[in-house]
Amino acid sequence: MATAAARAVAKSTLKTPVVDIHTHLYPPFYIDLLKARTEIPYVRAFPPDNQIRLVNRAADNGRPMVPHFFDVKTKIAFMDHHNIDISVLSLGNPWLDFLPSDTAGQVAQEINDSTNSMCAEYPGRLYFFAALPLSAPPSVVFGEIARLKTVPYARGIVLGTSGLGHGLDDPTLIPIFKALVDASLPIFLHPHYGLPASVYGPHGKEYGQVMPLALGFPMETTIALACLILSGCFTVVPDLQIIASHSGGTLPFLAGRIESCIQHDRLLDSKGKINNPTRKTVWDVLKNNIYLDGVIYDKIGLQTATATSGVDRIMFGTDHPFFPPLDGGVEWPSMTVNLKAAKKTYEREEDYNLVMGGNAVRVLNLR
Ligand code: 5CU
Ligand code: ZN
Repeated sequence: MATAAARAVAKSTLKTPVVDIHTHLYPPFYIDLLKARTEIPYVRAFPPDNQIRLVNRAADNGRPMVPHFFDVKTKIAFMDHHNIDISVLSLGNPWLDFLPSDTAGQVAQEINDSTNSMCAEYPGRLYFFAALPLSAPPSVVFGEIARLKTVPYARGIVLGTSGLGHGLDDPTLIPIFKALVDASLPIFLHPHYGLPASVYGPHGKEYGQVMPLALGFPMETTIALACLILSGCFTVVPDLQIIASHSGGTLPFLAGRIESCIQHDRLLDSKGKINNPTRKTVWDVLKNNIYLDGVIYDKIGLQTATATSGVDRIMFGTDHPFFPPLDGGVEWPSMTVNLKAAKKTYEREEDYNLVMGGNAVRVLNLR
């Protein structure tokens, strides 16, 4: 059931806009940075036709850097074609994770300012999750968080699972999480690193990118969220808000098992008592700290996500410009399949409207 606050927004809005909260844009200046690299991740021309492609993983010949990746007009055309009113853009992976410490701060500012300018060209249609210069000294990271409060279209930050290079249960991240809460900037959590190729077995490579994308990405997100839960981060930073990609990986499905394992592992509090009473359970975290996007491509996954977090914590997304039409057509399955899943899952109009946009409008203040 939707909370009273969610219902109030749903009722007060004449037509709830359709909002896509999982949609990437790579500013051209950022693509140039990837072109300068010789190691993965990089952007380079591939024979025989010198097509420019983004390569994010080993054993992958990448994705063609068509205008959908970098051109804001193409993004708007995609939105118009699929009746998306508002998009909350994020820089796609690998974000700024690869940058040296001394340039990350400047690059983050340029990325965030150029994305903000694109949003300003289409007032009310575009907002964005900003990139943080996580490899820079802490003062630079905190400086950018403070500056983002004055960047009109920034509505949160995009974060990978490596954090400062040591995972998301790294205690050094706690002050950054607190600063984000103070700045009212939720985290859009997204995978990039996947799992070691060895886990896919000796034949894994024969299956193209299915293993890393269908299993590696969601497991990476699940592990990152489990690390946050196990480290007690949500007790130390109780208001931390995370919007988890791909419906939280597998967290909704595995929540019961993870919670059971935590209990059986007898996590001790400082006095040696079993199950620290202040510990937030996986269920608590799912209902109070985690939003889930709807990029799960089927009713079954969406129902599970909704049952664990609540209908007021699910937000529609497409993952554009990844997963383009397979037939060279103009209907993107990442839109049509996820839309169909939402239509099948939410029989009540009120619930459907919350997921398709009402939740994003409320949580990200898209007015
Ligand atoms: O298909 C891919 O390579 C990707 C990727 O790298 N990042 C993403 O968000 N979706 C798909
Ligand atoms: Zn994505």
